[in-house]
This record gives sequence, C-alpha cells and structure tokens, in this order.
Amino acid sequence: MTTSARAFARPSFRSIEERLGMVVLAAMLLFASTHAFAHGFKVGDLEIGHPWSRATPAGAKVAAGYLTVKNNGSQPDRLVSIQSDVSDKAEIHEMAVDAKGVMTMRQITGGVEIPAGGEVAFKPGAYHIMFMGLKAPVKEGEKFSGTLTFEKAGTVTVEFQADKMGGQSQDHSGH
Ligand SMILES: [Cu+2]
Repeated sequence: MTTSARAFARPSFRSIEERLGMVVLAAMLLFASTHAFAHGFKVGDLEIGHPWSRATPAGAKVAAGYLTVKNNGSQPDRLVSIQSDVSDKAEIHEMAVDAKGVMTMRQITGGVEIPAGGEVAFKPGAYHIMFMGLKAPVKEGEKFSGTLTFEKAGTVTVEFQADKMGGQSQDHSGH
C-alpha cells in the first residue's frame, strides 16, 4: 500500500465550515468559562477581581464588600470612593489590631493606594468596603452593583455576589 493510498483512506481534512464551526464553539466555551469563573472587571490599567459580599440577617444596617484590585500600570492609583444603591453610603474600612490587642474597625478617609504593578485585597480581617444604611437585607445568591471611583482610572461599576452569612469565617479561598 502506498503513502498516497493511506492518505486517501484516512478521514480527509475537515472542511472550512467544520473548522469555522469549531472556532465558534471554542470561542463560545471560552466566553462562557471566563464569564462563569473569572467574575472580573476592568477599568484603565486596573483589574477588579471577584467582588463579593455576605448575606445579612433581617434588620441589619450594614453589609461588607470584598474584592481585589490589581494595577497593571506604571503609576499608582487610589480607590477613593464607592457607591451602591443597596445602602445610603459606602465607606472604606480597615480591620486592625489595636494597642490592646483588640480587633477594631476604622474608617479610611483618604482612600487606599493601589501600587503600580501591585494588588490590594479587600478581604475579611483587612481592608473592606462597608455598605452603611442598608436599604434591604442582602440575600445569599443575589448580586448587587456598586460603583468604584479611582483617582486616575475613573469609575467602574462592578457586581457583588452575595455569599452565605458570614459567621466567624475569615476564609474565602473557595472562590
Ligand atoms: Cu467595616
């Protein structure tokens, strides 16, 4: 049997249509997966990763917000404010251990710097966003939007995914 005969017997090259179809399918899968798993937002040189919150008990007046901000630029930027329809206002807070060894929460009034080439995590036990004057309880599985304002990059609206109620867990590595 000759080489050419074997080549002929093999399923031949896929048609252009088939190949195009596969490219479209691959693109759709890629889109679906980035959509489902990455949950990220971009503004200028900044990437906002996985904004999330926690379900709140009935009557709660505050909810927390967490996310990461990565700065791919060569200039530092600064998260200066947050707004959301779910609450009267939103503040930037920091959890820290005071001189007596007690965990306390304080408001950061001057914003938080996002260093050039660096990343800042707003997470339980550290910097976080506090939605003050909550208008309705945050329910598990729901999403709500919030608008972040950066000194240089400007504003970006992101979606916070509400996780189950917090308890004492400081861990969110499951996401
Ligand atoms: Cu707080």
